[in-house]
Amino acid sequence: MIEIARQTNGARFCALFFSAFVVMLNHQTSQSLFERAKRVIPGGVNSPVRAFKSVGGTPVFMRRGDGAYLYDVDGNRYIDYIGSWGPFILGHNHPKVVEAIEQTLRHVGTSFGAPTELEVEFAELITSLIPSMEMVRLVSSGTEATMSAIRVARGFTGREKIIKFEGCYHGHGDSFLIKAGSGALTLGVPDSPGVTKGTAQDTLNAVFNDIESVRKLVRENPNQIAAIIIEPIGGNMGVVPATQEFLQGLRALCDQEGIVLIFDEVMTGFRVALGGAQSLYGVSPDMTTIGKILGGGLPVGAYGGRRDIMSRVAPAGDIYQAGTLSGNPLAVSAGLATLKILRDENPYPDLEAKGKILEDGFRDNLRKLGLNLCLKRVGSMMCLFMTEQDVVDFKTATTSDVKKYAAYFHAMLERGIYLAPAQYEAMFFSIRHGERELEATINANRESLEAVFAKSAVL
Ligand code: KE4
Repeated sequence: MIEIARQTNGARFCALFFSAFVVMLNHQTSQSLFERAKRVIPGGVNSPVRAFKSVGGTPVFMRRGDGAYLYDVDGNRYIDYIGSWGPFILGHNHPKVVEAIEQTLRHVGTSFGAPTELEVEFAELITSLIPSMEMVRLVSSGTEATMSAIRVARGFTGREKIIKFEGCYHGHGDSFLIKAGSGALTLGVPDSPGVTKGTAQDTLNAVFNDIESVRKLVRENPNQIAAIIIEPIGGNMGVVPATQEFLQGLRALCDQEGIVLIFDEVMTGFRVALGGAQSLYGVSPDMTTIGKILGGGLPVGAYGGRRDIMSRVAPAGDIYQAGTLSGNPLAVSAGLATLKILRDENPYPDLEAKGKILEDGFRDNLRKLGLNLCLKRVGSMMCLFMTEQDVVDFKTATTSDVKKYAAYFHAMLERGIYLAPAQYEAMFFSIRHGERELEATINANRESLEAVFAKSAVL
C-alpha cells in the first residue's frame, strides 16, 4: 500500500484504497452467501447433501474449479474429491470438453426440441461402450433415468412392485425414497414424507449382498415383481461393492422369474471402467441407468437396455416418457467429448495406479496410528468408514461414527482437502489428481486422523 501511495498521487491512492475497501465490504463470504441463500432457497442449497447438515458448519461456496482444484469465495483452494458428485473424472475444465461446449454454443446452439445428428452419434457411442444397452433414451438427470427405467420395466412386465436395496440411492423419485441412501440417509429421511402409501407399498427393500433376502421377497410376492434395481457398486452408503456371486445370483433369479434386472450405473458408469461395473463383473443387466460422467458436467442422464424392452418406449411403443431438454446439443457435446476422451485415451490404468497410491497411503496411516478403520475402493471411487466393521451392506455401513466423520471432514477441509460432507458418500478423484495432490491428501489424512482420534501414534 505504501509503495502504491508513493507511486501515485494522494487523490488517486485514496480512490484506489476506497474502491478496495468497497470491494472488501461487498465481498460475499460463504457465510454471508449462505445467509442470503437461506432466505430464498430451502436450506440455502439446491441439493440437500451440499448443506453440511451432517458435518456441521457453513457450506463452502465455490468461485471456480480447475483441474483437480476448487477455489472458494473466501480465497481458499481445495483438492476436490467430490468432482460434482461424480461427473469430473477428467477434472474441471478439461480443454477438449470446454472446446466442444464452446463450439456447440457458437456454431450450433443450446437446444431445439428437435432431433439432431449429435444425439444420434452420442447414442451410438453409448451403446457401443455398454453393449447391454442395445437402445438408449437420453434424459437430463440420473433421477429421470431411474424413474423412467422402472416405469418401463413395470409397463413391459405388467407387474407393479420393485425391489431395491437398503442404502442404495437411485435419485429422488417417489418409488426410491424408501430406505434410501445418500442425502436421504445422511439427513435421516430415508423414508421421505410426501411419498404416498400407495407408492411405498410397491417398493420392497432387500439387503445388499444377501441373495436370500431377495429370494424371500420374490417368494412372498409371486409374479408381482417388475424389476430389481441395484447399484452394482454401492456408492450412496459409502463405497460398498456387491460380491460377484450376489450379482450372479440376482441375474439367475431374474431370468427364472421374468424380472427386469436394472443396474443403476449413474455413478459407476464410465467411472470404474469404460463399460461400467457390469463390465468388471461380467453380469449383463436387462436395463442400465447412467448419468454424471455421461454429461461431462452438464445435465445428462440416460436409460437403456434390451431392444425388446426399449421398443416399448414411446413413440415406438406405448410406455410414455418425455423431456424438453433431453438430448440437447450443448449437454450432449460435453458428454460426447468426455466419452471420446475416455475411449481414446483410456485413463483407467492410470486412475487405478493413483487409487492404489491413495489407498496404500491411507492404510499406512491407519496402521501407524493403530486404527483399524474400514476402507473400500473400486478404481477412482473410495470411502473411509469411521467403523472397524467390514462394511458389506447398509447395516454395517451405519455402524460408522458419523460424529467422528464430521470431525475428520473438517480437519481435512482445514488442510485443503474437500471431501463429501457426509459419511455415506464416495470420494472421487480424476486424471488431474497428480503425485503432488495425492501426497498432500495422504499427509492431510494422517494429520486429520491423528487430530480426530488423538491416539498416540504407533510409530
Ligand atoms: P441425479 O438425479 O442427482 O442426477 O442422480 C440421482 C442418482 C441416481 N443413481 C445413483 C446411483 C446416484 O448416485 C444418484 C445421485 N447421487 C448423489 C450423490 N450420492 C447426487 C448428489 C446429490 O444428491 O446432490
